[in-house]
Amino acid sequence: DGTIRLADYTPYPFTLERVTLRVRLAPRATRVSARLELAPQVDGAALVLDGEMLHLISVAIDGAPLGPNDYRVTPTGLTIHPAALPEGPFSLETDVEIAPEANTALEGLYMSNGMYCTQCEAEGFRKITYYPDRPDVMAPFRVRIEGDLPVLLSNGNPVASGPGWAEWDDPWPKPAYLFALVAGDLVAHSDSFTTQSGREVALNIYVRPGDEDRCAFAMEALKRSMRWDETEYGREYDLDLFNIVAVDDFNMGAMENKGLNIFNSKWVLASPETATDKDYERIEAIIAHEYFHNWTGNRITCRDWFQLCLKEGLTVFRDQCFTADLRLGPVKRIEDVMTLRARQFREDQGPLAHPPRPDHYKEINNFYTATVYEKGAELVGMLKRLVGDEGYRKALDLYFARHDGQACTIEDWLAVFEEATGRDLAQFKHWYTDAGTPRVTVSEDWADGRYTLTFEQSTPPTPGQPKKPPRHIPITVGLLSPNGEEIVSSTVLELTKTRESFTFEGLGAKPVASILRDFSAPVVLDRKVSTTERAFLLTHDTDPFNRWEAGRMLARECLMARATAGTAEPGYLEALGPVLADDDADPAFRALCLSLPGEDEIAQALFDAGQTPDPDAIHEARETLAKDLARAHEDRLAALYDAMAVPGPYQPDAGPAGQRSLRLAALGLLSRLDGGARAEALFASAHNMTESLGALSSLIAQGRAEAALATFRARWQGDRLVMDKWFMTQLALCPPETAPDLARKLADDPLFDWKNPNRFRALMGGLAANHAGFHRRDGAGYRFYADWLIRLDPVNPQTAARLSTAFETWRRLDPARQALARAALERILGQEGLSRDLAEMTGRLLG
Ligand code: B3K
Ligand code: ZN
Repeated sequence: DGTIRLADYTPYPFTLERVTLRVRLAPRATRVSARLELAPQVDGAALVLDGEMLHLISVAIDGAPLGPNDYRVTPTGLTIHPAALPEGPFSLETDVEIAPEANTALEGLYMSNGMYCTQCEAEGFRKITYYPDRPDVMAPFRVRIEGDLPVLLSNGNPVASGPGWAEWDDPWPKPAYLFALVAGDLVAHSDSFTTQSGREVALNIYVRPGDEDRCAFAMEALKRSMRWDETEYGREYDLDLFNIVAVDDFNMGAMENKGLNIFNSKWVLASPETATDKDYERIEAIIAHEYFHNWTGNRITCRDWFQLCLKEGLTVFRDQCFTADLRLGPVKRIEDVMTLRARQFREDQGPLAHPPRPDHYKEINNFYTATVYEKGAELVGMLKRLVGDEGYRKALDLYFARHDGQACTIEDWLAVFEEATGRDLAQFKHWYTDAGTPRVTVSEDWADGRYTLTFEQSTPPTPGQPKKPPRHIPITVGLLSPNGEEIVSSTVLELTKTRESFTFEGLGAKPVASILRDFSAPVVLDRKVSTTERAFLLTHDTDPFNRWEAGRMLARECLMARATAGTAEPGYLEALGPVLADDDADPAFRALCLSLPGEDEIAQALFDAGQTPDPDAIHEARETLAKDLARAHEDRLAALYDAMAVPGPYQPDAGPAGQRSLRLAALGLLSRLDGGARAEALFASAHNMTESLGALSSLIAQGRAEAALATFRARWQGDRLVMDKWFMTQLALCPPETAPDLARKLADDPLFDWKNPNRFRALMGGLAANHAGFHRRDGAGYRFYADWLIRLDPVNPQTAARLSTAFETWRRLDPARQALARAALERILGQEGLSRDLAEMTGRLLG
């Protein structure tokens, strides 16, 4: 049935010594001539090459054209019979024709606004030429591009060029998924970087004319990334040139092609007027992420796609540490955990759950998930906690020394930790191979100066994995005295059994435990804690993560009670008082303490507690709690709103950004009391996108944004990136009962260019983010969404499949909603000619 299995892995029976490409560009008929220098490793093996949507013109071996009986062409590839192959090394020459202009899937070679660009990960290179398109086949590339365009780029170093042609040479053996080619009328924002060993690297960010004044921030972020990888990991850049290109039509965020990163323009271009503080922070992180891949991904790559988290988990972990170092570490950690819970926990708890290293798939593009990326990063963080900073550095040094130039596995990765530190990671490996989020319950015992914590762990079943062995879980714990002093500082307890106790001796009074500090493991901690104790931790915990978490849990319990007509404990509103008044606490931290858990999180929490979540009741509970919060602290919030105004010209740094985030959090709450007066004033006076969009968001949530939305549209209709925000924000934040109708109206807007992935994601993502709107009782949200997935699928299956995850929570709802969601999914699955991408996703969603 098209399932690909890890257990079936076999090495490629040929080595590939060298690749030479000649690409003659034309929108409807690009000619790709490829010469592959191959050497057989297994006697009598056929040469099997991948290839899709290629028109084969000729095929030759060592210069001699093959006859029709020497090979076979299928819709997925080209096979050369063993009898037609020499015994020793040989060269294969193929000529194919492709049509980049007709490529709407944005995988392989395609066109965006008149420029040519490529996306090859995971399996796009096979849409460019016949090739062993698998990551364990690595080779140096030489590329000649011919085309009547001013800028012609490929990987590596430039060799020679003339009018209408350019030649590139990439000396580092690489898998085909890292190949890139760009051609267009582009301008460069240039700079340079001197590496730690004194080599000069030319840096360019290529954009469309007119965008060059929005590249400065990304360039600075690139230089910071290059320096950080040298100081923190000892990794130096390895070519004379590093190029980044921004494109408007791109299926994901960015791509780490060797020496030629290609970015969604959303994650490069920034100016104070058009990008928010969050955008700046993301741009910095994504630039870093793609740059860091040069070592973790490119120099050391994956043996097969099952090992994807080897490069992605590690590289996400590296970019998270980079941001934590450059900005506010504790705030970054809280944000990362919020993302993990919102995306990965949700995935782990539904029909799409899979291990960070899956063992089967149908379409690999469906596995670029929060589990592979964000959970993958958590696993690296846990390893680091278990072996300590020094052990981690030793393990990584060994990894780079031993595996440079190789295509590796999770086993290779764990082995360097075991060898460098002497630890046994056999049990830890379950984190990679098993799906699901462990639940850890804790109980405490206090007698005669002895304080005992007893942990129990279990992991709920996931698709295909009914029973789970216990995991090796690092749990960081600290103990506070009743007057708030830290009496036992952070210690890592290692849980390895189903049930395990740890005792602290010689304590004068019963302590207050702070458990799972810094979110030391991606688990659900299930612990009965009184409101008083949570309030105590929210005020006194020395661990910023757990301080925030105490408030978060209070808010969550309060919302759960309100959404089920239970009795809410009154403590939450009061407990926030000291944090709001704590002017020593960072504004960004206080802003996070003010943000309520999202509706999706509450729905999941209710489901976990054995209830059927009602999206409308959850929305209502959250709205009323926000209003009560505003009332309870109105004076303080008003004072913060004024005090947090940032004077002077806009700076995207963490300091002023944190002040703005606290100011906007206060505004969101105050708008529930002042009828939107402050938000209207701010919207009228704002000079940067952060405040402008923040004010607009508050107005939308209050249903008072009609005029502001029109003003915003009139001002920004010529700017694609800003208009994406306009589509997204109004849908995500509008009153839920209006969301499906608004979505329909916006889909008719002439600016809804649905073939552009950013615009499509803005609209669909906006609707999906409106929890009660997407799940509207009458199923209108589901129907609208399904209609559009069906429409996009034949054009761009990858993006359609990715967005289908909006349905991943359908089984936790009431029977009526379930029936409507199921009908929508079955309608998708019933489409004739449905892509493998969307078919696999809907099949898994239906379970
Ligand atoms: N490696 C790419 C993602 C490719 C996605 C292919 N469907 C970006 C990144 O993780 O850096
Ligand atoms: Zn990545």
